[in-house]
Amino acid sequence: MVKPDNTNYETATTLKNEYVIEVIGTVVERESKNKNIITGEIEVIADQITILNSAQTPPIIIDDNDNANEEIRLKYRYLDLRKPKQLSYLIERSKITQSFRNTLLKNDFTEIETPILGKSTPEGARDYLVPSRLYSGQFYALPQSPQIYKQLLMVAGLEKYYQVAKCFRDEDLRADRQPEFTQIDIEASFVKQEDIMGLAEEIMKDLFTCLGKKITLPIPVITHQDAINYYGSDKPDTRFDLKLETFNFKNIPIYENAKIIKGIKVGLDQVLTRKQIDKYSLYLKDNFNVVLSFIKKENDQVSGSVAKFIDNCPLANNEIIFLVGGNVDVVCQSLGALRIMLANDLKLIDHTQDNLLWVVDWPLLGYDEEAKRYFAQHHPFTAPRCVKMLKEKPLAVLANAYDLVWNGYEVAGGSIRIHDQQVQDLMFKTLGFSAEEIKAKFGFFVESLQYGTPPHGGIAFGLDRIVMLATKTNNIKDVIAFPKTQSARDLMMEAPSKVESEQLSELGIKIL
Ligand code: AMO
Repeated sequence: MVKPDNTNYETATTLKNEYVIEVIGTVVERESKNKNIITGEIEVIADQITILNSAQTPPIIIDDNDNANEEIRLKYRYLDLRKPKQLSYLIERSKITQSFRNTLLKNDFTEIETPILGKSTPEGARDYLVPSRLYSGQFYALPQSPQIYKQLLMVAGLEKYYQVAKCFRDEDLRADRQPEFTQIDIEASFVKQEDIMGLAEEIMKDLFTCLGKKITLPIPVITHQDAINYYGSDKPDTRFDLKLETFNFKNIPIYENAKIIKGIKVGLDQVLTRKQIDKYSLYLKDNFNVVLSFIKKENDQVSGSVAKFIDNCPLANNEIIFLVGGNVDVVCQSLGALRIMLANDLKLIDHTQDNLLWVVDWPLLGYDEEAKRYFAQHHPFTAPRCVKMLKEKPLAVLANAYDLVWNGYEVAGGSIRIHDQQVQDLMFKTLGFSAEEIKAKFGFFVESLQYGTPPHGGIAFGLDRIVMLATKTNNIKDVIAFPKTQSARDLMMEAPSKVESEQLSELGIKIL
């Protein structure tokens, strides 16, 4: 407050939002208190006011309730970050990172940085490439993860490694994905799956303590097969039940050639309109190319699109089942998506709850029908449970791999690695790499395994996703200081951008 007889009164009347000022005065108790703000019980009677810097009217309102569109907020990210809530996400991120570090240091892990300019490694996404000036026509790749480096540190004899690692993946972006993101990357020698899972649980317990919450250990475990079978997802949200059931209906014409028919049963006391059901059908048709049908029972009357083909209706009164038939993968995936839509529409999710789940016993490989070849479900360095079976029946081999899921988001993934050179060679060959390709792409790595490599394994936590879930914002961009848009642009710096033609010619690059 500035009293009218103060010499600075004139200056005070010129002050506007976002001005930076210095005030010297006396703190006094306020007569009319405002309990809604932290400083609402006091005020400063100013003796002296100095304007340190003036400010233009900002293009967004600096207030948590501002609802400017995301584009303008990202363009002026430094102003958006002035909003207390936005800044609090970054402060929370720092605390969470510190909590990871504390648990890892307590367990004698050593923090080591690995290169950003490296060689392409196969984590499943497209690489970001960096052209070399000194070696025209050659490229570095930015790491999709430090996977190979951390394994090489185990070869080098470091027993316990971790890193807060920047990773880069040129892949389709979603609300929980960014092209550059941060992992808490961990690797250790002479460990088994239980050791890494135990460490991860200690990390999560300490992290929840740091968030002022509690979790119960051990974290429940589900096999990959059960996750798909009952929840239609390899990262099930188990805050609500709604399990998928398998039905043995033989006479439904639209599912005549179906390998399997599965469904989700819902009580009709929860209102589902015809419009909602049509929305589900359309979504499943567009995204999975499957036909959704249903049967329902009300007042002992069975009705619905396929009711007349079903003899023994498995419903009680006031129930509806949504059905999909087809091959196993598409049936499970489509019903998994329907399960989430139903949970949201029927408000089955308790958003105050935090639900953690391990998904284990992953298949080592999948098969890409289009490319006609196997692909690694995790990455090609994951150890098979049975080497003999890898030669005979690759798709039946399980892996020592584990994912940690939090409220339906994959927040960490890891595995026990192959440490035997011949097994690694076999794995690459199973994935369809020729001997020449193995040598060119991973020669240095396969060679390293010849010099006495300890058994080892690890895990990587997605820090951004973890902070997103801890702060209960549903947007990964909120927890990254300077995030990219959904189409991988930095709207503030305007990157990517054109470069000078001299820079291109130095690199021996011509734009087509
Ligand atoms: P993975 O690929 O499962 O494993 O990644 C580990 C974790 O990183 C997070 N994550 C992402 N977060 C934001 N944006 C993305 N684009 C993105 N991609 C992944 C997820 C995921 O669980 N080298 C292995 C780890 C290992 O085997 O030790 C790896 O990178 O939370």
